[in-house]
Amino acid sequence: MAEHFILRSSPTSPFVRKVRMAVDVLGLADRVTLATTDAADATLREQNPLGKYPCLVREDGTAVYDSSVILEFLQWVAGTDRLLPVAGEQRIARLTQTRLADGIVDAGALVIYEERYHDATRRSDDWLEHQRGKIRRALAVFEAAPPDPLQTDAVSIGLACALGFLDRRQPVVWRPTHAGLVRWLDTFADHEPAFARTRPPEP
Ligand SMILES: N[C@@H](CCC(=O)N[C@@H](CS)C(=O)NCC(=O)O)C(=O)O
Repeated sequence: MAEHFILRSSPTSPFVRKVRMAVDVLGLADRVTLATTDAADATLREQNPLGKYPCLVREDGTAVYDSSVILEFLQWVAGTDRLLPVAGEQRIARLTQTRLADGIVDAGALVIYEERYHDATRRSDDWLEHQRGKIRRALAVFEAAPPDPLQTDAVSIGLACALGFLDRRQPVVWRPTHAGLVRWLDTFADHEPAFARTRPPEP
């Protein structure tokens, strides 16, 4: 019988959204059950000592994390290389692009945590600018050379989830200065229904 998986998740996490989109496009929805978690969850910390989600739990109790590793695992389970080439120059180029997209979310999360956990007197404007600079430079790279919006793979999934995260949390305002990426996201969203199906609930 085909293995079933539990996805420790949160409906608002952009990294979870990557995995949920992959599950959708790979046709694995009937083999993955979502189980909500949060960073203080003791059972999550047993499954992933980092206490981070997404975390995919297998039938034997072992866990697969982080989101990029889960995408690789899921495409192997699905018996395809649709999300990422399994070897070669293209694999390295695309892997690098996936890390660039993830880095937008990582830097954005640090901006949000700084604003959430430090009041105005303790907040470091230099630190906020340092993180926002990463986001701006990564956006400039994608604006200059976006992936094919008509191809759903690990890069386009990661970029779409990162832009969706920027729209929701606003660590930077990106739309007025990135007309090409706005068009890219519209085209991708029209082409790939999994993006709308995984949209986080309104705040
Ligand atoms: N590199 C990890 C990042 C995962 C991550 O940072 N997830 C956030 C939720 S969006 C989280 O678990 N935050 C809780 C924490 O860091 O304690 C991945 O790609 O899965």
